[in-house]
Amino acid sequence: MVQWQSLIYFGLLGISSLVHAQYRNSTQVGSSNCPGYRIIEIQNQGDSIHSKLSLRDQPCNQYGKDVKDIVLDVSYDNSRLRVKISDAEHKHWEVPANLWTPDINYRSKISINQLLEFSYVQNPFSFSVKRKNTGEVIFDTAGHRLVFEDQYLELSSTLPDDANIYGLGEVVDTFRRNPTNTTQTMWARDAADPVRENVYGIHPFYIELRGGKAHGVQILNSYGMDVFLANQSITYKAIGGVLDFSFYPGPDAYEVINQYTATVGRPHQIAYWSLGFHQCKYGYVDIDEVESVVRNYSLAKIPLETMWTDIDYMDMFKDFTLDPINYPLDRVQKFISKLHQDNQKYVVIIDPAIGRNESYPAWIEGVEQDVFIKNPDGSIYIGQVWPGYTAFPDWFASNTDSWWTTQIARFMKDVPVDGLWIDMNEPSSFCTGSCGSNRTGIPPYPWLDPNYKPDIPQTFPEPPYAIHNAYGNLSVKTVSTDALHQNGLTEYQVHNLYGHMEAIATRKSLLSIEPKKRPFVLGRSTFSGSGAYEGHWTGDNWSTWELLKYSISGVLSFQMFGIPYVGADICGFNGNTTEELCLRWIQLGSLYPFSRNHNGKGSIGQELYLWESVAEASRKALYTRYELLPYMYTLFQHAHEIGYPVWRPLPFEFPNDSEMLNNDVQFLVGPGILVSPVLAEGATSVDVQIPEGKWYDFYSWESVSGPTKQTVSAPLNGRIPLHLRGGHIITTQEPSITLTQSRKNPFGLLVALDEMDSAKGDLYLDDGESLQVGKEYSSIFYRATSRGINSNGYFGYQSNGMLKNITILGLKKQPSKVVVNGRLLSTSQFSYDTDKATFIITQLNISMDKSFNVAF
Ligand SMILES: *[C@@H]1O[C@H](CO)[C@@H](O)[C@H](O)[C@H]1NC(C)=O
Ligand SMILES: *[C@@H]1O[C@H](CO)[C@@H](O)[C@H](O)[C@H]1NC(C)=O
Ligand SMILES: *[C@@H]1O[C@H](CO)[C@@H](O)[C@H](O)[C@H]1NC(C)=O
Ligand SMILES: *[C@@H]1O[C@H](CO)[C@@H](O)[C@H](O)[C@H]1NC(C)=O
Ligand SMILES: *[C@@H]1O[C@H](CO)[C@@H](O)[C@H](O)[C@H]1NC(C)=O
Ligand SMILES: *[C@@H]1O[C@H](CO)[C@@H](O)[C@H](O)[C@H]1NC(C)=O
Ligand SMILES: *[C@@H]1O[C@H](CO)[C@@H](O)[C@H](O)[C@H]1NC(C)=O
Ligand SMILES: *[C@@H]1O[C@H](CO)[C@@H](O)[C@H](O)[C@H]1NC(C)=O
Ligand SMILES: *[C@@H]1O[C@H](CO)[C@@H](O)[C@H](O)[C@H]1NC(C)=O
Ligand SMILES: *[C@@H]1O[C@H](CO)[C@@H](O)[C@H](O)[C@H]1NC(C)=O
Ligand SMILES: *[C@@H]1O[C@H](CO)[C@@H](O)[C@H](O)[C@H]1NC(C)=O
Ligand SMILES: CC(=O)N[C@H]1CO[C@H](CO)[C@@H](O)[C@@H]1O
Repeated sequence: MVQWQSLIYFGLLGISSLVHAQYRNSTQVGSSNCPGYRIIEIQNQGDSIHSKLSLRDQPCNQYGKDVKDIVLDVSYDNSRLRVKISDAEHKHWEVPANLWTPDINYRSKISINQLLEFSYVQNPFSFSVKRKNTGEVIFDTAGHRLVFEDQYLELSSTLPDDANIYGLGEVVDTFRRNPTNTTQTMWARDAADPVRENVYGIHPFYIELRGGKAHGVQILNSYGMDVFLANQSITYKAIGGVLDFSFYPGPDAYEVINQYTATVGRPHQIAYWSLGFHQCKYGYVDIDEVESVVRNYSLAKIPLETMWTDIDYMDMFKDFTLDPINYPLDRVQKFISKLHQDNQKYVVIIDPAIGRNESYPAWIEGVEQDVFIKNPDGSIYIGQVWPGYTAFPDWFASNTDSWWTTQIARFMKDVPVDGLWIDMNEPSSFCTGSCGSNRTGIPPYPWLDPNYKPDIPQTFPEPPYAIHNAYGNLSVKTVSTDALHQNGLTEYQVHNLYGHMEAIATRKSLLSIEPKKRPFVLGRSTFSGSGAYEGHWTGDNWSTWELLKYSISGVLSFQMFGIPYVGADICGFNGNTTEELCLRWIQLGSLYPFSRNHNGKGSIGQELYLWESVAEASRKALYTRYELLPYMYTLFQHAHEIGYPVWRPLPFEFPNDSEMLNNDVQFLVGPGILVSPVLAEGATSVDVQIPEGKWYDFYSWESVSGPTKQTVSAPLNGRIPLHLRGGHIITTQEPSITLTQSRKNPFGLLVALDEMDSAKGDLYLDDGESLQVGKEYSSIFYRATSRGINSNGYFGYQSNGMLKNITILGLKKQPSKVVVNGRLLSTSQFSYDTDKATFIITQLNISMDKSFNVAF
């Protein structure tokens, strides 16, 4: 059956490419009937261009009215070439710059104007961007008409055949996007994991790999938008705003991400504890059940760093309240202090929507302080979310941030949670329009009443060009497009920024409560640059094998978007998981940058201790994660400083290997660990593609030279296949059940020598929680050869850690002696395995807080 489907699918593709081939020369992509523009005046100032353009001919008024006069601004800054096309009168709204925290200290090694060249054609206007050194054109709008109307902007650029495009999210899809048939719609939407549709977040940024090199292209625009890959082109169709493009030259994918995150904001520095394992479920009926879960994790000796609760804890789902019966304040407080005593954490959900309730402080004060989104007639916009009829905070309103902080601070005084999870912030609403404005009481809950139909269908202004929003009209299941923000903006303009702005406000609130600690915020609807304020989980995924696989490309694409702290719900959210799926999911999920088991209401329990096989797999997997955390934490620090991702896609790591370009079933953690998870039901082995270079099986230390393919055994009672990459040094730490304990344990170094008998690695250490570390951090470099290993760097943080073990893989000759900092070691402290060429030095007691030298 499955094979038939794929035959049909490929058949269709075959036919369609023939059709395309026939039309290729005769069809112009996009709106060929529109006149386009010509340059009428141009001013150069150094590398900058300011130019006036005018419509060439009668307007086409394709989707509204053509704007007659537009302007082009071209400039270079430290991280990008920016090309902006806007209306001459500057009436079109632009995303305000204060929603970003660019890295102003970033300097490209070679300045961007030495790398990228902008050129234009005057009439009809088109522009191209090329690499200065090779002349390679990376973006070219020639042959495509620019359309600039009040509610419709269109621009296309030609792509190579079979282009290697990654990004354009958020989406559930393969990591490499289909270059011949992709429609990516940018309209934030609450939808549980449809494949290739618009979902929660908005990231109109892509990286293209060409001939081993990479470049990135971003458009900044908060209006609804379609981005198409088809007909050897990329086409943008936006329903308003301006065309504000940034070009990032790379020349490799990581440099592109470095340049991109320098522009939109570096990933925030995470707290060490957030790398522990998290457990959540929607549907924990009371605090007893929550306590029982924590206890059962402990009894099963499965690490649990952070316990979570979904909306169940609230009083009738109102934010900042506790259910007086099932989650009484004194019990919750006792629960939290016990957790904190045991070095565990607690995170709860909040939704932006505030229940309309005259005895509820958040509502009363919100009305008083005028913080809510309005109807066009000035009354408060009332949609419907979990608490019933609700209002939506307007993050543009002048009092909203302080009102939000007051609510959070008051709640946290009673309920000292360690972080906030901001959900439903597309924003999601269960009815269309301000359905509660003229109604009272409590509406039927759609999930309780089988006869519930969405509120009386209302229609709201739809733009002439209908983007491919999978819900159809833009106002469906969210705040309607005509709703008003305080500065006169409509939801139509700023819809896609809602979650991003809530994240900014929430981080600010947490910082005002605890100014010295790194805040923990996890958000669902993100926008370009959200990584500076929050992490992300990929939403309400189903418990299916297909989504287990897609979770890899989901996590990889958020690495590109500058939100490295990301994970999918382990074991799946919606529907019922199975023992086997849950086991395979924790094996993979134990390596998600954000590792959390989360489950839907009404689904069978899936806590990791519930099946013995899963419990056993979880202990192995999570202890391995904890062992690797010094390495992973260092990767997060790099992400914070230079954007480099924590998970690395194989196509980015091996862009010259055509076999890797579509590989999104394997990935690397940092540069040094290859992960090849089991993704199929019933499978007991994995076909592993080993990239070029020397690799070592993580468990057996067997070496293998790539590129090659290997079938690696992966029985259910085994472990996830991992390979260490020759040339890398991984710092490990003996794991304990909590990270507070783990962080006191001895360290080890795992040295994987490459063919040249060398390896290097680094380690970042700090207290793991202070927002400003000042000079109290260490940045250590390790270098190894066949004759020894040494460390040096900056040692500003007193970890009191000790290095206990050094394991060297691929050492061809047996050493006869080992000298540590000039002192000869006893021969009982080292051993050599000739078959595997591994050398182990044990019972060391080397300070992690100083440089050392080990010679052999
Ligand atoms: C399409 O254009 C190419 C390049 O201009 C040309 O070589 C080719 O003959 C054209 N094909 C058709 C079908 O016109
Ligand atoms: C690609 O070309 C086909 C055939 O001309 C056309 O129907 C389709 O709309 C084009 N796709 C895009 C995204 O422009
Ligand atoms: C293009 O994608 C759409 C949506 O996924 C699909 O329905 C259609 O069949 C695809 N077309 C081709 C030619 O593959
Ligand atoms: C890919 O090939 C190019 C050109 O041969 C080379 O400059 C580049 O370093 C290679 N990239 C990698 C990651 O090997
Ligand atoms: C915890 O374990 C006990 C004993 O096996 C069991 O009765 C209880 O249902 C478990 N609680 C939860 C929430 O899984
Ligand atoms: C307002 O909140 C109180 C306390 O939770 C609740 O009893 C009441 O039903 C709520 N009213 C509405 C309209 O939701
Ligand atoms: C509420 O009712 C008033 C009076 O009928 C009407 O003018 C207004 O448009 C209604 N508001 C909404 C949001 O339906
Ligand atoms: C969608 O919007 C259009 C145009 O405003 C309207 O005619 C149509 O009835 C709307 N459809 C639904 C399902 O609301
Ligand atoms: C999950 O299992 C529960 C308990 O057996 C059952 O009530 C529920 O319908 C199942 N859910 C699905 C989506 O199959
Ligand atoms: C040191 O080696 C021993 C034995 O190989 C192992 O059990 C222990 O986990 C290692 N410790 C570290 C810190 O790597
Ligand atoms: C390691 O060295 C430190 C300082 O030299 C010493 O205090 C500690 O007791 C030693 N630990 C072991 C296990 O040898
Ligand atoms: C809608 C949804 O939840 N989709 C997510 C499912 O998982 C993939 C991979 O993690 C994500 O990319 C999707 O966003």
